[in-house]
Amino acid sequence: MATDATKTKKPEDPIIGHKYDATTIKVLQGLEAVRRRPAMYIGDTGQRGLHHMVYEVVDNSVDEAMAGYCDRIKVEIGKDGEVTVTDNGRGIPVELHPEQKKSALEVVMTTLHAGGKFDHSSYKVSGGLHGVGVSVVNALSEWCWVEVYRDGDIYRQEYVRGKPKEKVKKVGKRKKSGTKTCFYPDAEVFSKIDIKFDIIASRLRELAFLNEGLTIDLDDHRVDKSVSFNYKGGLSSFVDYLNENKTPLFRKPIHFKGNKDGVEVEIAMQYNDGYSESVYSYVNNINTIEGGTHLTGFRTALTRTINHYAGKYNLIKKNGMSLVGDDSKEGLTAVTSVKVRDPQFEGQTKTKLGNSEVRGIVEAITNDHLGSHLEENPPVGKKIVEKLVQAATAREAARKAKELTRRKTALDTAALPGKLADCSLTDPEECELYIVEGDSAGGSAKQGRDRRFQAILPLRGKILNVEKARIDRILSNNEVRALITALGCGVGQDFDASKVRYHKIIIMTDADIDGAHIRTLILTFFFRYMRDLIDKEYVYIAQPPLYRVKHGKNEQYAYSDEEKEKIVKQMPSTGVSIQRYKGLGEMNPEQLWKTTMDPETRTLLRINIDDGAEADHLFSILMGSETEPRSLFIQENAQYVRNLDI
Ligand code: 0RA
Repeated sequence: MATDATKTKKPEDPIIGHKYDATTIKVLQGLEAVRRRPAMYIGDTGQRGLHHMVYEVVDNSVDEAMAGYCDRIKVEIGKDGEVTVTDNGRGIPVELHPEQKKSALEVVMTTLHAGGKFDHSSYKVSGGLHGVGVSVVNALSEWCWVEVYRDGDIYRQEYVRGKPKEKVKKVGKRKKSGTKTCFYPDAEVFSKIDIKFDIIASRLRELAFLNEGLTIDLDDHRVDKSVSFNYKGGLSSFVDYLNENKTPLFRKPIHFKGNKDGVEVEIAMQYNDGYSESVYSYVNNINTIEGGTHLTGFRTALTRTINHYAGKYNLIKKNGMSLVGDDSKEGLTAVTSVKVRDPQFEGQTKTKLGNSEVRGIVEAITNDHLGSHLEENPPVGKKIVEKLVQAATAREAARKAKELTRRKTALDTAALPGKLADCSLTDPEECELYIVEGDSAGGSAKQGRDRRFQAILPLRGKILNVEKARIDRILSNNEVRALITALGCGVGQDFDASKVRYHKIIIMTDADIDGAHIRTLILTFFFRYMRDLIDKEYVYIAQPPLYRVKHGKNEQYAYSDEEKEKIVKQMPSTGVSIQRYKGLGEMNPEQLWKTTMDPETRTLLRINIDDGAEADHLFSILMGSETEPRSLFIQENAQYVRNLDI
C-alpha cells in the first residue's frame, strides 16, 4: 500500500582488499547491519529517510560550527541528485588511528558510532534519529567520497556502498581547512531518490536561526536554484519569521541567553494579538517536538514572572485574579534553544528532553532575564499583562458559562451531527471520514460511497478562520462543531487522539481557489487544535480528477494537465471529448466513487508535517489574506504532502 515500505536487502560479499583481522570483520558487520536494516538507522527508506541522510552530514558540520571552528556550510544538490556538503571547519582528522591502524577519516566513515576520540563538539547533535553518524550515510550510499583539507593538504577517500575503494590518499594542496562530503543515496535502499529543495531549505533555515552568524548556502544544480541563510538576529530572527504575518504587541522580541553548569540557554519570545500559541523548543539543534524539562522550565518561569510583575505594579485590576499557564500561552510566539552535553531523549519519538537538571536552569535564567526585561521596558510589560488578563477573563467567562449550562451540549455527548452519514463498521482503523465541500457533492459522496467503512460529512461554505478567533468562538461555529463531534476525539484540553473514530480523515474539496481555501482552513484547524491527528498521519487530501477524456466508449480521467495531454495523444485525435471538472458536483455518484473514493483506484495525499515551525509560518501566511494565490496549499507546498498509492 504505502510507497515507503522498507526494502529488505541481502547481505553483501565481504570487502575485497582488506585484511581479515578481527577488527575489520567487526567493522564490516557494523555497516552490513546498516544495509540490512536501514530503517533502524535512518528512520525509513522513503522520503523522510532520504532527507535524513542529508541532515546527518550537515549535522556534523554544524557540530563543528557549534564548537566554534566553522562559520560557513554549503549544501549542493547535483544534476544527478548527488549531495555535496562542504564546511570550513578544521577538517576531519586524518592521522593514523592507533588501534584500528588506519586513517581516522576512514574510521569515522566506516565505523558505526565512531564518536569518542573524534568528537569535536561538546554539544553533539544526537537526539531522535540524529547523530547516527556519517558512516550510516556512507553505508546507504551507492557511492561516496570525502575530501579533507588540513595542514595545507587535500586528503581524499572514496567508497562504494560504505566500503573504501582505497586507502586515504593525499591528492593535492589547499590552504584553507575544511571537509567536503559527497554522496549518492543508494537506489537499492531508497524507494525514490528525489531530494526536495524545499525540505532541505527549511531545515537549513532552522539551523541558521539556531546558530547565529552561521552562513548556510543551498545550491540546487538541477534547476539552478539557490538560497543563502544567515541570521544576525539568531532566535530573534526566528521569532520574527514565525510572526511574519501576525501583529506583534511590541516591536522587538525579548531575547536572552544564559549559561549555567555547562548548559547553554537561549530564548526569544514575543506576543501577538492572536490567540494561538507557537512555541518551539530545541536541544542541540534538534526540535524537541514532545517538549521536556527545558520547556517546562520556561513555561513555569514565564507565568511566574509575569504574575509577579503584574502583582508588583498592581496591573491586575480584578481582585483575586491571577494568571495561569494557559493564559500565558495566548498569542505567544517563542523559541527556546538549549545546548546540553549529555542530553537524554525520551518519549515516543525520542524528542522529549529528560535531563531533570535542565528544568531549574532554564527556569532560573528565564526568571532572571525576563524579570529584568519587563522592569526595564514597562510598556512591554504592561501590554503583555493586558493581553493575558483578557485571556484570563475569557477563560473565567467560559468556565462560568459552562457551569451555568450544565446541560450536555452536543460537544460533550456522543450524539452525532445530523448531517453526518456514518459508516456501519466501528473499528477506527477500518473507517474513513470524507469531509466534503458543499451539500451537493456531499449528496453524491453519500450515494457513491461504500457505506460499510466510509462516512461522509458535508460542510457548507467556509468554516471559521481559526487563526483569527479564540477557542470559544471557534467552538460556537456550527461547521467546526459538527466536525469535532463526528471525529469523536474532543478538542482543546479534552482532546484525545486515541478516541478518534476514523483513522483516515479525508478532505475532499473542489479543485479551485475556494476549494483550496476551505482545505487550508480545515488543515489549519487540525494543525492548531488536533495536531496529533496529523502527526499520526490520519489526515489526507482526496485527489479528484481535473478532466474526463472520452472517445467512444473509452473514457479516462486525468489528474493533471500533463496526464490529459498524454491520454489525448493515445486516443485518435478525432472525436475526443474533454470535460474539465470545475467542481465535485459535476460528477455523478458513480464517477465520484470511481475517480476519488474507491480505495482500489484513488490516490490520496497524506499530510505529513515534520517541520512544525515551517508549517506554522506557512499557515500564518496562508491565512493572512484570502486572495493570496499561495493559498493553493498543495501545489505550492508539496513538502507537506506525500504521494500515496492506494
Ligand atoms: C574530530 C576532531 C576535529 C574535527 C572534526 C572531528 C571534524 C569533523 C567534521 C565532520 C564534518 N566536518 C567536520 N569538521 C571537523 C578536530 C581535530 C583538530 O584538533 O584539528
